[in-house]
Amino acid sequence: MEAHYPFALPPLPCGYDALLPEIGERTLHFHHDKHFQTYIDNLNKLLETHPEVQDWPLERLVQEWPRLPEDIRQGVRNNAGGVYNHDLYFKTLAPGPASSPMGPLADAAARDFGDLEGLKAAMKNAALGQFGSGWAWLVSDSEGRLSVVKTPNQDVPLPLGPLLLCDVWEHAYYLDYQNRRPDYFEGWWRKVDWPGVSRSYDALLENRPRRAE
Ligand code: MN3
Repeated sequence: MEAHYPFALPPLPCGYDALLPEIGERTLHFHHDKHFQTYIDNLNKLLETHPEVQDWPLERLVQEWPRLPEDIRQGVRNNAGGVYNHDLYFKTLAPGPASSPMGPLADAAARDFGDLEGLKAAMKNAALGQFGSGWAWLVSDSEGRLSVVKTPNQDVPLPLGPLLLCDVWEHAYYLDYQNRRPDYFEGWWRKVDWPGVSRSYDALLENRPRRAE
């Protein structure tokens, strides 16, 4: 993802048929090429008229939108969030057989959720419990402690460190699962790229602020 304006659509990290049968080609074409593109286009349009914030990185836009000029504030909140969330959503899915957390993430999942099933239950509870559109997240605090949170619309959990997110907007699953959000969750869970998510957690631990000796 570009550091700042103008943002451009990153390619889908896998083939459009790579996540079958859990996530279909039509869903990926609409979700990535149409919905994600629209968030990019809308965000660029909003920032076009405000050169003074065109050097703000995406992570700043999604956190500091309350400081933006009033005429673009809510629009940037919605659309920068949409860009940030979808970028991570597509990057954390992978073809191939189901995988599991590795290394430090596996240890942290056992510590904070009992086991992988405990983590899955917490994510599923958040995904199904989010009323209307939004996201279920696995996040880490700056000490590496894991938790599951949900956000409405396109809001983000930052400054907590996002590791994994399940899109529970209907556009993410309606073509494949209609109104069956629980079935979509199960399919999505089988496509999570745990090796990649585990590497993100490693990087987060590497970069955590060191306590003064
Ligand atoms: Mn979506």
